[in-house]
Amino acid sequence: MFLLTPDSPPSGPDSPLLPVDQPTPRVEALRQTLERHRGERHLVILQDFPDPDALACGWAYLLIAQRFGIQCDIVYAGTLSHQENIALVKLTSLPAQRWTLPVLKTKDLSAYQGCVYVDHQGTTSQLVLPVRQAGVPLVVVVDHHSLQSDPPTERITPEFADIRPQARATSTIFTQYLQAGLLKLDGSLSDHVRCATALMHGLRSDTNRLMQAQEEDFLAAAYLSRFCDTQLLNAVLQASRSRPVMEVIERALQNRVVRNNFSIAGVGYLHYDNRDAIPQAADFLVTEENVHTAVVYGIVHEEAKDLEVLIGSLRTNKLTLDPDEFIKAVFGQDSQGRYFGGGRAMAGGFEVPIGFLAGANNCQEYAQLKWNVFDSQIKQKLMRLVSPKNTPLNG
Ligand SMILES: [Mn+2]
Repeated sequence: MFLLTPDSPPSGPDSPLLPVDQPTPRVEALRQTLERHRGERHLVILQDFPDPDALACGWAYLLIAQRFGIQCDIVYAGTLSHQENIALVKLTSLPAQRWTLPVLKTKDLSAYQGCVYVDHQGTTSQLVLPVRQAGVPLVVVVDHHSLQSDPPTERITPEFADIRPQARATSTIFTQYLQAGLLKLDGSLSDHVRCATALMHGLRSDTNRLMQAQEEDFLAAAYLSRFCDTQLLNAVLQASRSRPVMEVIERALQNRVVRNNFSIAGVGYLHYDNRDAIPQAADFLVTEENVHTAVVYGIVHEEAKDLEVLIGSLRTNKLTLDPDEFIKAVFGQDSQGRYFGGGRAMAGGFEVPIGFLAGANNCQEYAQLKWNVFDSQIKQKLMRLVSPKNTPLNG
């Protein structure tokens, strides 16, 4: 296993400034891994709610692997809930498939000789466990998140891992692979142009439209700009918000409580398919004057599966606030030592299982009571850090 940690200096052997024809050790290790798996079929697993960074990188892996005669299927178990993600997949004809657990059961997993995680490390997809149980080996992991549990409950042992918690986007890492020659992009090939456009979107969306981009992200964006279809990118970005999303934003505005420059809003229940409204509401609340950090949360439910979970998002403009540290300090760990959430630069998220209290929401009184309990517990935990000396947050 090649475990490559992010310790090389900016001008070290992996500098993106190196000429295109000189493969770095990291890229060489990936090339050798793919070479060993020539002719196989791989399952590229994305997080359940794939974002543009994940979608673009799954596609980039597929195109790179193709050069080694490896056939890939890109899959995710949840839904595409952000209008920009739906637009990205539709407008670029991005080859990702939705495999819910019942769909997975109809598939012959023995057709796959390997699986791949991009933009996650196996903690955010329902597909990971059944695929592992089917005995499909983990071949490649490329990610920029720090691990969700400490110590990690289940160590992953892929043949090749490139995990760089300091990187802003996995799209930047994949663009560096392309630039180093793993796949020479060709501006006359439609799928190369569309994938480069998707990578540009992934890179932009994980860096707050390049506002938080670092030198290597700009270098990657500069390279992609040679192939990117700006008209297509513009069409993806023009996607408009759905009515349920607007309504969640409205609830967040109405319910928000501002303390010490934190804006905190519980939005009650929302349907599973609209869960992306939560980060979008947080994006909106953080734009208010005198607010540097917004936290929005709600209970996401899907009656058909009796699935219920509290989901929250944090957005911040405060440079000294580390969302990962903040969320881990606020919510702590569950009984297995897993954190309820984490983050990256400027953004974070958390998930709290509803467990025994799930369901029975057709009884309005019960549903309201349950929401009140979770709402006050989340606020209480947040208040310990936001405003330790203040009174509880009750409106
Ligand atoms: Mn990402």
